[in-house]
Amino acid sequence: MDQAREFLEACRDKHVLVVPHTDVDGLSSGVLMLRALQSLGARPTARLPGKGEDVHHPGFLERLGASSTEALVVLDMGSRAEPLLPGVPTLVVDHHASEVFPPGAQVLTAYGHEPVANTSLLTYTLTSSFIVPGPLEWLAVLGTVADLGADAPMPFLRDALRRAKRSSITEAVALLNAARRSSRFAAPLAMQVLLRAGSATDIAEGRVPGVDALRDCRLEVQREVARCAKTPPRFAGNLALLLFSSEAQVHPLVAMRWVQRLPDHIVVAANTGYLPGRVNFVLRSREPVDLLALLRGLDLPPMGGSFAHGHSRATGGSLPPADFLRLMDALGFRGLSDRDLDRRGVAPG
Ligand SMILES: [Mn+2]
Repeated sequence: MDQAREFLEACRDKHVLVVPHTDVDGLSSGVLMLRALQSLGARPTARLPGKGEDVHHPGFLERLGASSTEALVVLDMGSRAEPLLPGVPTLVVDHHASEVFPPGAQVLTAYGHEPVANTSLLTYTLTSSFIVPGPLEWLAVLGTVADLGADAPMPFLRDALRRAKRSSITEAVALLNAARRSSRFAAPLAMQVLLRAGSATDIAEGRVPGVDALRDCRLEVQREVARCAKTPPRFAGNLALLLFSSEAQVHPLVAMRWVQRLPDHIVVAANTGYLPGRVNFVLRSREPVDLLALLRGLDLPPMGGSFAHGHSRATGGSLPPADFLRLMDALGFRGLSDRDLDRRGVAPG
């Protein structure tokens, strides 16, 4: 923590790129970090990964590298042992399970420290000596509730949740989360709304511009989840495959619904419409099955795309259709063809 504070103090007068994950925990961490760097006299700019990208995505790294920056702060993005911007001083703040980190980066992680604090809480603690903390506490609450729930065992949460108004926090989390799930991928709008708001109630009650569009995103996502969850499952042993096409990021939500309906099954929810040339999928199960071990234990040739990241209870990937078919075959779903993976966008089919 002390070294991370020194890193931020050394950013004074410098141009700093702040790169948060696009979920609520990431975005609220991003706003806290921007405020802290501004009050330290740095010149921070937020940069969000695009639809289907993370910080290690080559296209995103290329865009980051194109702007001459003197420091990089990466928030809530998980960690891999791959370089980010070589030669640029980098701070990673995170809580995802990882033993490996980008070479040369300084890392502040809550992983391994029970109860594991989410990134916005960690960032709030990190930056509290550089900001007037009270008025920004709701941002720490927002990320905590989004990632860990309103009953998370974090000592600060009960009182802070009362101060921020529990119902406003829940509503704001739902609206902000819908942004990145929408087919428009409105995460930048969610970030703008967070920057304009002075409280969760500002967002919940639509007192700042942009909330109307977030409500549209939520309606779209609800509609798409309802449509895609009507897909009839295919079965292979204790696995159930839901195969559908939506430009919205509904596959995790569809999987959650089907896990309730099929509590004894491992549910694979696969979306052929999320990204061109890709099948994005998640695995979920109500039983304590190590899903990561299941995927990694298959005898598969090297796969294009990303695959089997995440953790034992929630994993998935993003694969070219041919590789996805190989994976399904290995899991026991025989006879699927290219045509089953047609991209049909949001149109029902
Ligand atoms: Mn998080």
